[in-house]
Amino acid sequence: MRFLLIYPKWEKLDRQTSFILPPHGPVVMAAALPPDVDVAFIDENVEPVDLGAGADFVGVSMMLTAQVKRGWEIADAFRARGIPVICGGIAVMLHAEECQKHADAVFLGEAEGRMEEVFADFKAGRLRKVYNYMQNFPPIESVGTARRGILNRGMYNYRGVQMVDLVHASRGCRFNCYPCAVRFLGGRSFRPRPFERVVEEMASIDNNRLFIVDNSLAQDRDWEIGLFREMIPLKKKWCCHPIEEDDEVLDLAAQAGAWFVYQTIFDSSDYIRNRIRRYHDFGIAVEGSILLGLDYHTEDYIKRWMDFLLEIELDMAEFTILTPFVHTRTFDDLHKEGRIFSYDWNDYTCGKVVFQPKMMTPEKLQEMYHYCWDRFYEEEPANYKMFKMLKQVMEKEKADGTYKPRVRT
Ligand code: B12
Ligand code: SF4
Repeated sequence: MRFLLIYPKWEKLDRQTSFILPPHGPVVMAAALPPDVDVAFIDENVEPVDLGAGADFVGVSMMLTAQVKRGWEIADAFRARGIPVICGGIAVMLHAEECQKHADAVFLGEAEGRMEEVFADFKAGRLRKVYNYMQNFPPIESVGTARRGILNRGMYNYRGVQMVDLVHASRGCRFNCYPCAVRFLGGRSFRPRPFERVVEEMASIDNNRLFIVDNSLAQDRDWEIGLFREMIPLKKKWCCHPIEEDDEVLDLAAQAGAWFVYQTIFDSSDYIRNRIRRYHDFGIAVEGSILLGLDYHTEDYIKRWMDFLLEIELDMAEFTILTPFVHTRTFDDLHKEGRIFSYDWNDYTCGKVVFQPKMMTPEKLQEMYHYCWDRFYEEEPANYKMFKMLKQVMEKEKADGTYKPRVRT
């Protein structure tokens, strides 16, 4: 049975350094497929989708809201040729009802242990319109090693330099931040995978550089310590979302190969200043994630904040505009207040203003977004900062003998 799995294209932030990361949801989903399914995968971000391709069954995997409209076009094209389509992934959970109009079946939830049923139904010609496993999580032990073999892996490099492979060590998040949909998606309980499964998976990846995509590693101190201890012998180099602010944890993270963290910079407090300094003290670089457009953000506030970001010497920065994604508190508030003026999901890239800000016009917020990108990278352009971060990882690799000069093809 030929199953064609497609990951639609999505628009990157316009000022962002241009490299593409391999998708993670589809390769983890592929590991949960029954053994008799012959899967082929296309990531439209790196190669064109042939809408005339042959297949018995098509899967469309979507992570971001900004992917859904393209995903629907793809699904519609295959269905028009009589090929049944199933949609799944994070954006499908968030836009479930809309997706149903473009698919024979939508899958909501995590795929592990569920694909046997879906494919048996498909073969028997009794595919259900909705497979709803939201908040009904499979045992975390059932998460297998992702099937990275289906990726066209040579495409995921930056100017010929090997970039990261993606892996996850846990699901769920015990926090509930204002603009985030993770509570709705993965639940409020932290669900760590067994260390041995994670380490086995990391060891199996033919790449020394990883992105541990977990929501936040700072969820359980003992777990973090255990994970980093187990990872030390692997000598991998990796980036991740926040790590716990604690000497022992940071030291073990550094020993385990922490390269850089994506850290949300929510204000210009001493707390943030220290947090960045402490990562740097342990040799861990920081890419700040800065969200613009909250109700107390004035033009003056953003400009002073910008100066602070330069002062604390972030290694990289990614600026985004507050975006009211469905199933977040941001959406509930802005929608209720009648402040959202675009419900065109293609605008939901986090680089476009789609709501009326409180302290400025939408045009001014858009202008401030470009101001921040331009100001932050004025003296050292993004490509140069990126090069410095890559140099840092190469130096770490040379120091422990794991450096490989050639890009995988
Ligand atoms: C990793 C990640 C990224 C990576 C993605 C790298 C990559 N190439 O995949 C990067 C860093 C690039 C990224 C970027 C952004 N992200 Co992001 N990201 C995540 C994160 C933390 C994890 C996603 C993940 O890999 N999960 C693990 C995999 C295994 O789970 P999964 O995808 O759900 O797959 C499972 C099931 O869904 C199912 N499945 C998947 N596909 C299919 C297909 C079929 C057919 C079936 C049956 C089943 C199925 O099977 C899998 C196994 O169970 C999520 C948060 C979260 N926990 O979900 C946010 C999240 C997806 N991101 C989000 C956001 C906001 C962004 C940004 C837009 C803004 C930002 N800076 O954060 C940017 C993009 C900006 C731009 N336009 O360029 C939002 C989504 C918003 C939205 N509605 O669009 C999320 C939900 C976090 C949040 N704040 O709420 N992100
Ligand atoms: S933003 Fe990160 S830490 Fe906050 S709830 Fe979402 S996943 Fe958890």
